[in-house]
Amino acid sequence: MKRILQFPRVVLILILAGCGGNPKTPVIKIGCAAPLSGDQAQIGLENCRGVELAVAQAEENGFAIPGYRFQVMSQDDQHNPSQAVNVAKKFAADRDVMGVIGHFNSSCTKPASAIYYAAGMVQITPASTNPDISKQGFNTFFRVSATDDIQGPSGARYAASSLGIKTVILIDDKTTYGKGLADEFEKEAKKQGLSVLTHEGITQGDKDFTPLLIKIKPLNPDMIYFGGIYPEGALLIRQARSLQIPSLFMGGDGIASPMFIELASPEIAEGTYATMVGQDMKKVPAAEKFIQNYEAKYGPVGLWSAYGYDAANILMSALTKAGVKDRGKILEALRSTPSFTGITGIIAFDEKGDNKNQVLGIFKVHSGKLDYVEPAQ
Ligand code: ABU
Repeated sequence: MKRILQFPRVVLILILAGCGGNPKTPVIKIGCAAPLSGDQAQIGLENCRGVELAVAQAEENGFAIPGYRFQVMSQDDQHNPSQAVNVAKKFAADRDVMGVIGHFNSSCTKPASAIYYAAGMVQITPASTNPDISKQGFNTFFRVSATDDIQGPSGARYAASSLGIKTVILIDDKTTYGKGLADEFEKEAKKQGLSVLTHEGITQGDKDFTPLLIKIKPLNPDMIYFGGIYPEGALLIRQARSLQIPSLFMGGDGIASPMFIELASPEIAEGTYATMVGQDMKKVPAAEKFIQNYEAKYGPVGLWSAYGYDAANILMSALTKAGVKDRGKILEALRSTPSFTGITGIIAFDEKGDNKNQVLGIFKVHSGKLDYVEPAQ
């Protein structure tokens, strides 16, 4: 299979699976929606590559609907909510699309979820962690990742108990994810007795945070906690260090990426803490083969790749169970599946579509790598 999804703004990826590779066989399309271009492309690509790998292995994993072949159809939402809605409408209008893995960003997943609900099609997000998304009453929504009402507080408890932090400044990127996560951290931080010196906002895409950092420098916090994604996270820590702000830096799964280290530089990123959904995949025996296959095809596996892979396998297992190309029947099949054993663990959906098995880990940048420290409590 050729390497795919490596071009900016690639929009349509066709993977032949099941039913051999006969291009004349009728298709069932599996959507993948994520930022595939721009500054968050790395995390989007690692998600959709996980989906792509799962679909390429459909036959060997026993997933099929007789008479059809599975295709991946990947769409770039550019981490832009309006574009995400356009993408969702495109998927909904395509009668061959039987479900969507996505989106990555909570700010995209949330508005897109209304479109999938109206179309009666399954949406499984591998990565959007904002807890409000699943509170909208959409029975078409599912998520395999943990949620920020667990992630934020676990970061705050780790900061207080294990790192001995007493004072913190919160900065978020004002997105559904970033603000939601920082707010959850803040609530628990206060319960833990931390002094929250200020809570500030930045704008995604901005490049110069020095005015904000100059303003907060005199507060001399033990820690700066960032709710946001790695492009802004990396700039924040770089600019903080340029201003001789020595505060410990911590964030959530949005900065738990090798791209954070690359953009900040390994020296500057050293010692940064991040919570991340899941565990140390490299130590999970069930993930060994997946990592080998992934790396043979694409290079180093991303922290999110396994979530795209599991989400696609869950969808294909529902397709197989339904046995017909019918969105409603596929949704029914997924809703009636008690649990699914994936490489990220046992995934069992509650009535809101959230994974009951919420696993989070603490990671730390050490010698240019993101090392797993321990399970987050
Ligand atoms: N949870 C990682 C960042 C994606 C999002 O929830 O927006």
